[in-house]
Amino acid sequence: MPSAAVTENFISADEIRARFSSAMSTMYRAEVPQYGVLLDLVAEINSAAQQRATKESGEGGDGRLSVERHGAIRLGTARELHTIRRIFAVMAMAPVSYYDLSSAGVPVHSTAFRPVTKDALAANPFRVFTSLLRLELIADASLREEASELLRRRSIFTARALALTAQFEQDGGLSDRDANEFVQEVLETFRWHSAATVSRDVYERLRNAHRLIADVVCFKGPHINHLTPRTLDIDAAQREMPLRGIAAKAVIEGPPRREAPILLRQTSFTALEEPVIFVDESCAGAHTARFGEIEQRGVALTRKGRALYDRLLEKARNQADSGEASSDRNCFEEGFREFPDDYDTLRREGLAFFRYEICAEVTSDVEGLDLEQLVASGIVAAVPVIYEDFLPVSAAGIFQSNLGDHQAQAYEIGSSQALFERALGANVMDEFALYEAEQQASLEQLAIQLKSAGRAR
Ligand code: OOG
Ligand code: NI
Repeated sequence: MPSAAVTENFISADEIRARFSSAMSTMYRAEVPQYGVLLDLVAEINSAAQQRATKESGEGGDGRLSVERHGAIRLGTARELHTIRRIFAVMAMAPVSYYDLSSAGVPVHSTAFRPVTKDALAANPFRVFTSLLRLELIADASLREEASELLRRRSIFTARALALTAQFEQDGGLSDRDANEFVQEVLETFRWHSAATVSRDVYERLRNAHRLIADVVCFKGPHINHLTPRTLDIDAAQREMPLRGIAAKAVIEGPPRREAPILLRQTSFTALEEPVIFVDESCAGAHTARFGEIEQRGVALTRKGRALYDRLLEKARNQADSGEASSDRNCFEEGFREFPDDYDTLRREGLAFFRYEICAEVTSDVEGLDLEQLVASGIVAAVPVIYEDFLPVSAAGIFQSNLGDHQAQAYEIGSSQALFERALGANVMDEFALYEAEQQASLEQLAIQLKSAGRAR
């Protein structure tokens, strides 16, 4: 155990995460100027939307909005994934959920590192969608061997980042100064390097196998490939992007626009072409990988709600494929009519998660009232629990919008959570269990408050 004297000098993991998220945003703004345009746009839209928002909507009232963002990286080896888990742990970010993207033709599987407690999320909700390349999906054996040799040879973390991570693990925290150094050192892993580690020939052969493979294998590190601010009105952002010279993706991923937003809706602008120097050339080639994205978050769904979402999504996709609907978008919106579109029904039917809070002073006798009666009488408010995770179909759509004309072909391999977790060196957490626990904790807290209010009268 660390001594008390040392512990007092540690700064919180939430604070380290906030500093890291902010440093990352500053770096990405310098690297990809369009991200800065996007941030300004989102800030304007959010401030207009916030003036309209009510507390009941659960949006905007929590103060975290202006610092809220997620990023994404793609790693090459089990070892890299294992080490990044230790690094994110310093910032209290844990792996949540397993995403298999191979069925959508993207040769990776992924998790999201994020804070998991209500307080940590409120302090700073920064998350990183982290993918691991599945080299076994390269069909050509010699190319596969070449790629894995390139990955074996690189080390994507600085010696100091590793040392500070080990120090954190040993002491249980970092001092203010060490934390700042940690942030700067870890940032190096996410930085863009225009010098490729391969010749143009190798780059092109890997790119022909899959553009994503070249992106992961041919560089010194897993450059951050996008950073995503959260907006309260993604439709407004989508309309506004082209007016500010940003080439937006054609459709918004996720559920259609609703009165009661659920899960996650996302849109992006296409990756920019960046100059790359190959080892055998003096003049620059080009690589496209880095883009910008915007997201809007709604209420988290229960397993039952998610099953309904998945079923309606599947149905809408099948109808669009068979040309039954007048347009993709219409059939999408029509298909989702079946999904109740008000918070009260979502709650009463057990489709979404809510946090229960006392909102009025308890002056009358509440004993004997059940939860429904307490909510109906306005004594207790049911506040939507915001969805903090990702959607595999949307993620695949985002990946693909940045892979140009590449025709997505599903890999036959199937998902392999066990393999992923072995590489990670830990199990991923179950997102439903996290939301469920938050709802449950609020109910327990409520019971205590009602009891003590009853006694006080
Ligand atoms: C990750 C794409 C997934 C999201 O928001 O769904 C993602 C990537 O392109 O590496 O970030
Ligand atoms: Ni993203």
